[in-house]
Formats: sequence, C-alpha cells, structure tokens
Amino acid sequence: MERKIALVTGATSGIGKATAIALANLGYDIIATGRRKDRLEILRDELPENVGLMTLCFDVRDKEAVKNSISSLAEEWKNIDVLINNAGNAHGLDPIQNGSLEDWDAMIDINVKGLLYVSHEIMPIMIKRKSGIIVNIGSIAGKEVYPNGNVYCGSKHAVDAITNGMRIDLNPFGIKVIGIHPGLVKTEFSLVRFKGDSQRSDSVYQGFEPLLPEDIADTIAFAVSRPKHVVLADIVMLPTAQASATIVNKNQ
Ligand code: NDP
Ligand code: 8X3
Repeated sequence: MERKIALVTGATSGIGKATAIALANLGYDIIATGRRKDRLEILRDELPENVGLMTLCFDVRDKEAVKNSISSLAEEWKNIDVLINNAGNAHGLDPIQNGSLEDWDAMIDINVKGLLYVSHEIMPIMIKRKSGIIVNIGSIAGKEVYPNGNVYCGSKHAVDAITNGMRIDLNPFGIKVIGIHPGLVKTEFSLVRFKGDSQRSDSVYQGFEPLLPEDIADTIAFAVSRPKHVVLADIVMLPTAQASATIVNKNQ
C-alpha cells in the first residue's frame, strides 16, 4: 500500500487524539502536534504498531515555532496527504461587555491565526503534489451565534469562512477542503472554557447523551476516505438530543 501521512493538530486530547487514532487505524502514518509533550509521547501506546508516529511540540500561536517545526520534518515525513486543523478551544462564556482581552486573544490567536499558520506551511506541499485533504474543525458555533458565545462564535465563523475560501482557492490544485462542525462533544473543551471548574464543565454534558470524540473521528475517517472525485465539503454533526446551538433536550 502507498504510504499516506496525516498531520493532526491538537492530538493530545479530545477530537484530535481520537482522530489521530482513527486515521492510524486506516493506515496513515501520523504527525501528532500539541503543546503537552508528555501526552504526545504516550500516544504511541494507542496507535497500531505498524503505523509511524512523529510528534511535534509547538504552540500554534507561535508562527516561528510552527514554521520551524514543520520545516524540520525529515524528507520522509514531508509529503503530508491529510491536514486536520483541530487545535482550538473556547476561553470563557461571558457577555461581551464582560469579556477578557486574554480570552479574546487566545480564541482568535489559536482558533483562527493558529489554523492559518499551520495551513500556510502545508498548503505549498499539497499544491506542489496537486493533491491533499484539509479538514478544518469548525463548530455549530461557526454556523450560529448563542448568548455569551460572542468571540468564540466569531472565531468559528471565521474558520467556516476560511474553510470555504480555501476550497475555492485550492480548487485548481485538486485539494479537497472539508469543514466539520460539531455540536456538543464530551472532551476537555468545557474544562478549558471554564478554566478548570470541573463541576461547571461536567454540567454541560449532563441530562443527555453528548457526542464522543470518537464519533467525530469516525466521520473524519469516512470523509477522508471517499473516492478521489468526492468531497464531503461541509458537515454539521450534533448529538441526537441537540437541535441547534441552544436547543438541547435534557429530559430524555
Ligand atoms: P480539547 O480541549 O479536548 O482539545 C483541544 C486540543 O487543542 C488539545 O489537544 C490542545 O493541546 C490543543 N490546543 C489548544 N490550544 C493550543 C495551542 N495554543 N497550541 C497548540 N495546540 C493547542 O477540546 P476538543 O477536542 O473538544 O477541541 C478540538 C476542536 O474541536 C477545537 O477546535 C474546538 O473548538 C472544536 N470543537 C469542540 C466541540 C466540543 O463540544 N468539544 C464542538 C465543536 C467544535 P495542548 O493543550 O496539548 O496544546
Ligand atoms: C463547541 C460547541 O456549543 O460549546 O464548539 O460552542 S459549543
């Protein structure tokens, strides 16, 4: 079988980690990235033995680190077939007039600029090879705006627009661009949003069956394995109990 390589950002947790495992199970060699080195190191134990793993530890906000890390890849790791732009989080859930500049910087710098910095290094590789798949993890928050979601929703609307822009501009090169927009997925997302408040974070997923990171990973694995002439361009994925960003049936 021809060697295939997938780079997954934010592979230390949640959707990114599950996606790295799902793509490894499809036979991809994995470049896993994130800031938490210890978690990158133990990912090896969760991947099939015959699959290659390269780990890159960087903060997607640091454009020099992104550039240096990706350009430091050995020749045999450079031909990236699939890029999963997953790294991201919400920081805070406050009315905009009470928002913190630090939280706003984090969301715009990580969710939007980080995705751009990583893509900037990898698009030329795909363009040169006239092939590749880019999967951007958006959100239901990129399709709708909900109370107190303001800047997070803005960052994910930007991801949605950038995804559509990528699909247009990369169209001449045969590169597929896929937007995946999940609703509520039980990960460390809410723990980060609520700054380590586990009680508040747990309550987000109580009273209904949320999506699991593996549900999103399955869909990504399905989307990237469609035939060459097929692209699943835009996928909104919700738990059955969720009807919109704000309507969740917690009485099932
Ligand atoms: P997790 O908090 O479980 O995972 C977030 C991942 O992003 C971690 O691996 C983290 O790695 C990485 N990350 C965060 N900040 C940075 C940074 N500055 N530099 C590099 N990596 C970073 O959350 P999810 O798995 O839920 O989130 C993954 C994506 O899915 C995000 O883009 C999120 O917005 C999106 N999403 C999540 C939903 C949900 O309900 N959970 C729903 C819709 C979309 P590390 O800390 O090691 O750097
Ligand atoms: C994560 C889902 O609804 O918390 O993007 O914004 S939500």
